[in-house]
Amino acid sequence: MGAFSTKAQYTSARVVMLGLDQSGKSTLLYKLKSEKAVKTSPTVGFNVEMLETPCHMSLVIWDVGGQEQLRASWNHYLEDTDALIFVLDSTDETRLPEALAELEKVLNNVNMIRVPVLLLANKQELLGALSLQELQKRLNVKWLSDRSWELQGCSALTGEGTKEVLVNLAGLLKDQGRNSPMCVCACR
Ligand SMILES: Nc1nc2c(ncn2[C@@H]2O[C@H](COP(=O)(O)OP(=O)(O)O)[C@@H](O)[C@H]2O)c(=O)[nH]1
Ligand SMILES: [Mg+2]
Repeated sequence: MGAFSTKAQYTSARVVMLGLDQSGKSTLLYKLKSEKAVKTSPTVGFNVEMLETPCHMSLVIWDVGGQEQLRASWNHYLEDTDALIFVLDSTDETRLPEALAELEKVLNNVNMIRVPVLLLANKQELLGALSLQELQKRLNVKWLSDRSWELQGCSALTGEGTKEVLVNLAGLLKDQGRNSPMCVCACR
């Protein structure tokens, strides 16, 4: 679980990033870390980075491999998670049902009750990317009730929308923290 300072601020949080393989998780992690587009290869296991939000909240972000044979390991990463990032490839309509089915499984995990979720519609810069409205229509918002959540677009490749990822995460953690009066964040 995230740490609380004596000033009752949410100072650090553990964030797990999941999504199908090729959705752009590792590209996003390294874009957030270094602002550079890093050439990725399929993640076997995980990558982990500590990042700071503009309001000085430390986020430890776990990027877990999304290939089918690795998804069984996702459950291990969900214990003590403060927030989930789920990355969707907005250009891959064919695999969208598979991605949403995996999202549903994750949200049904006992460790994920009330855990806030940031859904990222990645690859938005590409022609033919599904819009946020189109994606929202296909989402079963029932899974997302009883938690703070947000759907945002981004491009891990160009960096468009990636700054908002950290701000939105901090905001979601803050919203969730309303149930736990200890959590304060000045981001928004
Ligand atoms: N056009 C475009 N390509 C992206 C974007 N994000 C990732 N990619 C590409 O998608 C492929 C898979 O990215 P990767 O980060 O390895 O996906 P992961 O399997 O989810 O970690 C790579 O070729 C990336 O360059 C994006 O926002 N736009
Ligand atoms: Mg990867």
